[in-house]
Amino acid sequence: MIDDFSFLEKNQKRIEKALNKALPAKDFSNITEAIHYSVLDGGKRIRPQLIYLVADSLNLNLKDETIDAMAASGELIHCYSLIHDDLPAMDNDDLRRGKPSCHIKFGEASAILAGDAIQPLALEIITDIDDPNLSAKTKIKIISIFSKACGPFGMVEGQNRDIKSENIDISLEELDKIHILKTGKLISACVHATCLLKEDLPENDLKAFIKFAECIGLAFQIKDDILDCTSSTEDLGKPANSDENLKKNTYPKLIGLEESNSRADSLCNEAIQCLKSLPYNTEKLIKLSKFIVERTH
Ligand code: GRG
Repeated sequence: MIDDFSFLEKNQKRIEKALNKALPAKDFSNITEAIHYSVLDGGKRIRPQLIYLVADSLNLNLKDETIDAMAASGELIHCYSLIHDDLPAMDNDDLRRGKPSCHIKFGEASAILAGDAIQPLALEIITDIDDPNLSAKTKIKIISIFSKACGPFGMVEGQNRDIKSENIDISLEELDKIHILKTGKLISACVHATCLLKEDLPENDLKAFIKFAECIGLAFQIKDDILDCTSSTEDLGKPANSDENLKKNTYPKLIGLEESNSRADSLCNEAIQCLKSLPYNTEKLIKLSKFIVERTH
């Protein structure tokens, strides 16, 4: 029987709507235009998918708008990081999500400002959630988790190490560390923050969800590295072989393609075992996990 992935499409429509609602009016300025351009119509929306599916499995007694706000917040932080990642001072990529990168279309200063505006917007959305079943204390915890994920001990340090390791040989352990910080922390934060919406979630269940997120976050990055050197620019919507061109350390470079694939598979299996240990319906999260390592772009 062919697996039914229609829930992914349903969530995809839901996140597009939530993002549209969360963004400032497009015609306010060139910056708001750049924000709309970079956030809407593109991307796999993996982080919102995780948020919707974890929320789904926990059967939360909250408004749909609350989950939409969480999903929009996680995706906005990601979009912010992509805009800055593409800048000349960072990876200097001209193409993102199948179209010219934000700085190519709007200029460097506008791209920096668009990214700068998106980050506080992501946190403002959480602050503004109006749901009688969500306490102010939980909202603060969620904001703290998202802030830490992108701060100096999270995504920023991952990016810093990634840039500093261009052109030099590093160990597999250091490569893991870079990606745990650069990609994994935000993915884990999306899952962790969603778990906090269930205020009586047992500690062991929270730990299993976080372990799931850590495993799938690293599997996702290994697959990203594999696709960079095996897929086309057209399929990826961003320049293929950009890692090699920037002399980046990648999993295929350090351990080879075959070993990279098998590592992604075993991390995915570990993630699925965590999900299976939980007393909730995690079927859809299991399907998303498989999609993450089997995707072709
Ligand atoms: C503090 C937010 C923040 C940023 C400053 C620029 C930077 C530091 C960090 C960059 C981190 C980064 C870009 C990580 C993501 C790497 C990655 C795997 C990107 C691709 O994600 P996908 O495949 O992209 O989910 P789509 O387009 O599908 O959303």
